[in-house]
Amino acid sequence: MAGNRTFTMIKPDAVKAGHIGAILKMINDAGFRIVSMKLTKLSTEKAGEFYEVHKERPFYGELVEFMSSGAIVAAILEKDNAVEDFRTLIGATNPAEAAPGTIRALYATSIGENAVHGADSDENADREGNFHFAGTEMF
Ligand code: 3AN
Repeated sequence: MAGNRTFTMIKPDAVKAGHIGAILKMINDAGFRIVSMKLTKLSTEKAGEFYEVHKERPFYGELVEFMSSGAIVAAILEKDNAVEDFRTLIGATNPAEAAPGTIRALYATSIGENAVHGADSDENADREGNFHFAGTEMF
């Protein structure tokens, strides 16, 4: 349903550092319900496709390389006002600017390796969720 779902990825830096459990607990404690979830790895082609909107940005190559460098956790989450509330939970893109107690303040190491992705609109949440999951994988 539009408005109450978002899409997230726990990025390779946070997976490698062993933060999956801690991040999922924060997501759970913030009241999100898990609709879909998997541990997976993006090929460079898939990562390039996922981040196509950033193609013209100077960090695109670096972003695609990083996002395909290791396992990620992909998930669709449900809660009232999901997109906005999840962006609040994760904090600013740059961890130096992320509010204290947010996922990025706690676990991100740099603007590029920033622990988690959160969709920035209902439309993108839908597109990104469908990119990773089939309808039969949504509960
Ligand atoms: P957000 O993930 O907070 O929506 P966007 O959409 O501006 O941020 O950027 C998408 C992703 O691109 C970020 N999560 C981050 O990994 C990467 N990124 C953004 N800005 C930079 C940058 N200046 N240098 C390297 N990577 C960046």
